[in-house]
Amino acid sequence: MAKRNLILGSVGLLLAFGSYQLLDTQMFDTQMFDTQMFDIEQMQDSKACTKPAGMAFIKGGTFTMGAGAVYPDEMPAIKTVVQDFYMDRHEVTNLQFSEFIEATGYITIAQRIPNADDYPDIPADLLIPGSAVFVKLSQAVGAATFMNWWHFTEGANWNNPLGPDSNIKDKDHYPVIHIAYDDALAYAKWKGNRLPTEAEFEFASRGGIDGAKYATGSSLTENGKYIANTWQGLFPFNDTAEDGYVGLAPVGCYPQNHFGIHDLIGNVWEWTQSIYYPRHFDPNQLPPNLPAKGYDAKQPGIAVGVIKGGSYLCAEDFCMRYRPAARHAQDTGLGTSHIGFRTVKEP
Ligand SMILES: [Ca+2]
Ligand SMILES: [Ca+2]
Repeated sequence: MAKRNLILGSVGLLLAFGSYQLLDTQMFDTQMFDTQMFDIEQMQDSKACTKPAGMAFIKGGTFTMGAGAVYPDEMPAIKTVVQDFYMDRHEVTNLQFSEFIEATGYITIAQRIPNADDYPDIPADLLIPGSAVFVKLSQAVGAATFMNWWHFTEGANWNNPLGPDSNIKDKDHYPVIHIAYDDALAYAKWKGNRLPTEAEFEFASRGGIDGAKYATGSSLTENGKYIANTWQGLFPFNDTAEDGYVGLAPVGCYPQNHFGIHDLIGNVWEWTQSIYYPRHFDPNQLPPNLPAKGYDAKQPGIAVGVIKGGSYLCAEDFCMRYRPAARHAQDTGLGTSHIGFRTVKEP
């Protein structure tokens, strides 16, 4: 238990959510949790989902990055230009990632012993391979235990998403998770591609609807149906799954956007190549001395990148990050059970 506290308490907070509260010594009281890890099984037959192959061409243009801002770091809204690019039609799947692992022998960050230089506050014997796994709470908790739905789980990684006793059997078409920044980068390079910039991701997720709050315009639903896999109900206790899925969904289960791309909003958060700062900057007016590894006040000193799109854990009462403008700081060395990625390439 101490290991979890120290590791998550140090890199912590970062767990890709809306909360800005720090973890405390009361966290990870297991009596507060369900006895089983969060169920990542789908509720619908995945045969109903499409498996769109390849990449979609996105004609570049000018758009307003940050329009529809809800959280301070989404501001100010700035006119932004992106060039033409191709983007994967769906999140990288377990099957695709396993092909990469098989071809290269790559070992993901979650499978390695963390570098002590990256986490100077953590004693060496507590630097263990693993990742953060979401665990649904079974009852209300007080402020002292806020944010304790994340477990640092020894042995959790892309191939063992809930820990050593779990696997991805029959999950070929689910998005790969527990992906740290370097993992995503390594896969993209192997494919001859790269990771999207934050601007490219936001431009793509807007689907050509510039200036809107949501990817479809004014709502997370279209014709009464959810356009993305998020969380309905009171977070983190009760996901009513009005969108059809509790937990992860296979890729392509929600409608493609106007560019022919699925799940840019929701399902898993996705890495961009962009460094995180807690606001947007005009690229022609960058302040001097910006920290090269990014900056997030909740985890100062930790290298942070931008993740986009929100996940199956984003709920209206807690984390309205299922919007194109939404962004979050993420420790580049930590994947979690709701972070994946996709790639882009030049025309
Ligand atoms: Ca859902
Ligand atoms: Ca996504």
